[in-house]
Amino acid sequence: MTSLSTKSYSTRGEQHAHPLARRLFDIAEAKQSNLVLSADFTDSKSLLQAADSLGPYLAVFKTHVDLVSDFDSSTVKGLNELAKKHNFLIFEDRKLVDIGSTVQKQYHGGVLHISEFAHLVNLSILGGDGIVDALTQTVNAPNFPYPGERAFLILAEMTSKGSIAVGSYTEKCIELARKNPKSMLGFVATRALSDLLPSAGIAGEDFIVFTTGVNIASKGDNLGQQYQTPSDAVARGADFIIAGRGIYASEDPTKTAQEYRQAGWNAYLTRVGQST
Ligand code: 5BU
Repeated sequence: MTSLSTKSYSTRGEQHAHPLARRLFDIAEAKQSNLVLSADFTDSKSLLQAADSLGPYLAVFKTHVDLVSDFDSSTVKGLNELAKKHNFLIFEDRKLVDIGSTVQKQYHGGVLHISEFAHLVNLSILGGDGIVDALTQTVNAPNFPYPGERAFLILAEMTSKGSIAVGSYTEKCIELARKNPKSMLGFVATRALSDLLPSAGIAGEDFIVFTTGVNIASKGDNLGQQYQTPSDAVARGADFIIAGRGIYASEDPTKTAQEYRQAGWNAYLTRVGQST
């Protein structure tokens, strides 16, 4: 189902065919969190410190490791250790977009070693189906070292003003996800996308919606970012809410992360009809 889900995370986890989705829903239930931190730090120390101090409140830690000026194998090691310590997944917001052969090398190998630490990576289908086929092949290859532990999110919409990731582009994202449920876990989108899916969906499908641009205190920035609150995002279909500056640039990031976690969780309980 790609329409707005009113099922609990535990039910979705029990019913989901993908082991990584089951793990993600388990984490959400265990930590009572649907919060993702957008950890846009520019040095390893700050990145790892944020993962350690805010990790207890997060379901997922979202990175842009190409922002990290001293990124190396110790950053990868640190991220992996902290993901285990605090039981969160890592999502590299790399927005892979190239031809199939190139993205395979960017994802599994290369200077960023994305497959070694990122449970989830997002991609854009601007170049057509090849990227989806290529990455699906990579994670399903017999010698891939993390079977069942890696998957992708399709960038179906963007939060920035004037985004052209709309309409037939977004519909094509859904079509490709439906063809590849063993590797495409869901979407980065601002809402449930149910208007593009008037049909009931295919039996058993359950794509997960991650929503960026979440902020309690601001409506946007002066570079085109547009925000919605945690409760609005979840009410519109976000399964996981992603917040960056709203948390890490606040006066007390630990306290703010807890507030965002609570706001996201309460909105989820309301959506699934459980009391808060
Ligand atoms: P912010 O500090 O909460 O504005 O950070 C937003 C993060 O989400 C940042 O890492 C962006 O690259 C990312 N992002 C986004 O803002 N909008 C989108 O549509 C997508 C990603 Br996809």
